[in-house]
Order: sequence, then C-alpha cells, then structure tokens
Amino acid sequence: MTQTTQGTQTPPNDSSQPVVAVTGGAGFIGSHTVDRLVAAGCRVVVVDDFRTGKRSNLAQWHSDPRVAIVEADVADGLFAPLAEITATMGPIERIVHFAAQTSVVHSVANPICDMRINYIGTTQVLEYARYTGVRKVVFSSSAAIYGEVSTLPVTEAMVAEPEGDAPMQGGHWQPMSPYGIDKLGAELLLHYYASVHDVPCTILRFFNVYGPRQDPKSPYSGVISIFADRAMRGAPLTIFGDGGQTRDFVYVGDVARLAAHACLSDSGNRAVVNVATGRETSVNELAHTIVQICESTSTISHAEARAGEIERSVAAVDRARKVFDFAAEVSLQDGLQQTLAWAREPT
Ligand code: UD2
Repeated sequence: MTQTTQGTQTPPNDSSQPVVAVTGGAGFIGSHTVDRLVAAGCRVVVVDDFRTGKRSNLAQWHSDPRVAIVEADVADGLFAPLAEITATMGPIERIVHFAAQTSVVHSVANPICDMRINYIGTTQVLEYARYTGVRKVVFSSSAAIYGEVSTLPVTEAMVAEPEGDAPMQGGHWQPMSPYGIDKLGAELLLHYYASVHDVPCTILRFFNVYGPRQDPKSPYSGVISIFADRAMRGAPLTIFGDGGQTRDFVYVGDVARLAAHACLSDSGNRAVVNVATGRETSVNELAHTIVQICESTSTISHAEARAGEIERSVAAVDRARKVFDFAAEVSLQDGLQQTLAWAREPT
C-alpha cells in the first residue's frame, strides 16, 4: 500500500523549482542528498519503504511542503505510488535512485532478494523514467562491481574483464558477490535505457562512504560507524585480520554534494564515475585515529579476517573532476570529528 505524507502548507507548484524523486531518500546517503537538493532549490519526493530508511533522517523536513514522502517499494513499480503526489507537485523531472539492498553479505545469503531490489527495482525506476520523460537518472553503484583488481588505483575501466579461464583457476572473478553482479547489471540497464530510450543517466560508483546517520547496528555496517559507536561507549574495537587492509573512505557530505550536482546537471550523460577521495587508509590507522580523537578507553583487538576480503582499495578520482569538476573536500580527520559528534548526539 502506498502512503504519502507531505508538509501541511499548500505544496508549491513552482516550475522554477524542479521536482526530484530520491528513492531510498530516508536512508543514510539518500537523506543527505535530499538535504542538498532542497538547499539547491528543489522540491523533493522521497520514495522509501522504510525497511532500513528512517523517518528521523528526514525530521528536519517535517511539515515542510518542499519535501513529500511516499512509502513504497521500488521493486513494485513507481507509477501508482507517484500518481497522487505528481498530480499535486507536477511531474518528476529528475531521479536519484538510491533505494537498494546494501549488504554484500546479505546478497550472498539471499541473492533473489538482492536481485529483486537492486536489479528489478532499478528496472522499475527506468521504466518510470522512460514513460514520463525524466531528464536525468543518477544511480548509486558500488566499488563492489570491481571485485579484486590487479592494479591500483581502481579506474572506472576495470570492470568484468576476466582473462580466459583465470576466474575458474584463481577463484576470483569480477564482481565477487550477487550484490556486485546486480549493481553491474543495473549499470548495463542504465546504458541501455540511455542509448535506446533516451533516458539520460549518470552512474556513481561509491567507495566506502561514512558519516552521520550511518547505522552502526548491523554487524555489516560500515566500519567507521561501528568503530565510532564503540569508541564513544568505551567498548572494544575488533579489527578483522591484521588491519593492514586499506579502504578509500569518503565523507557522506561530499557524496551528497556530487549526487545532487550530477542530478541537476544535464551533462555527464552515461558517465561512470568513482566517488572516493583517492586516499588509502588502513583499518589499523582508522581504529587508532578514532580512539585518539574521542579520547576513548576502548581497547583494540584483532580477530580472524573476513572471508573474501579485499586487501587494498583506492580509487582513481580524475574522472569525477573531469566530468563534474568534483573533488572530495572533507579530510578523514574532519569527517571523523563530525561522525563522532553525531554519534555522541544524533540529530
Ligand atoms: C564496502 C561496502 C560494501 C561493498 C564493498 C565492495 C560499506 C559499509 N560496505 O565493504 O557495500 O561496496 O565495499 O568492496 O561501505 N572491519 C573491521 N572491524 C569491524 C568492521 C569492519 O576490521 O568491526 C574491516 C573489514 O574487515 C574491512 C574494513 O573494515 O576490511 C571495511 O569494512 P566495511 O564493512 O566497512 O566495508 P567493506 O570495504 O568490506
């Protein structure tokens, strides 16, 4: 059943304020993108099934007529859920598609669920865009589509290029999970809709995004959300493996800035862009920095490495600069400060 809520004042129907739908807009990255889009003068329709999204992430827009919330599952299609709100606010001009099953581990346990939400859900969004003449679809892809790569930094061209029968012998192929496969399949869908049905699109491949509103509760939550939560409480931090593994951690405010810009820009059609900092940080360094910043009494211990773990990850970021003049601006130190401040007092 679709449920729509909106601010109590008369919703503006001002065509100078584009109507943007953000699927997954109540989630971690989605809600920051909603904030950015409203600040940029948009009216926003959040589409979220609230399986993992939270109404509290949108509390700042409660009663604001510029933000409407439609409770719906993207995999069931968008036509019916959006009919009522578009009759009031006008047609959806642009879409940021973030609604997703986000856990790699969950996708291994339940590939059908992953395919339904991540692949079929994207098809539904694109069908809606095709028939309603949406001017841009921005898609949240992932570094998971790369799997294990042979050289660093990871460039956008390094995708699904197994050499001969090497995948069978080496045990690795690219990508390495149903999650990565569905994200890559969804990317192909976007290219298809862009080239055959003239639905302009931009594909953003997120690396390790962190920041306020990232939920630390699941064992597969982002490492920074887990470490921040535990350090605040003086609970022990567990590093899987020797901690020498590296990641490219990018602050959610930077990610939302790029997502909003890519959405509102008519350039970057069919562009595929890594969203990262280009800086490599080890999990050891991360744990020590977090403990130090919040002057925590937490101890740091090591446990067995996760199966299938990637050893090093760092992105080439020149394409984001070239296509969208984008570079991540928030340093890890500053981003951690903001994340820890939020962990202390969630807003
Ligand atoms: C990230 C993405 C995932 C997928 C994948 C692609 C996040 C949250 N996940 O997985 O969706 O795109 O990249 O490669 O961004 N760790 C600890 N202790 C903990 C938790 C984690 O040591 O309590 C380590 C973990 O073993 C890994 C690193 O921290 O080496 C990062 O883990 P993660 O779960 O935050 O993200 P990752 O890179 O596995």
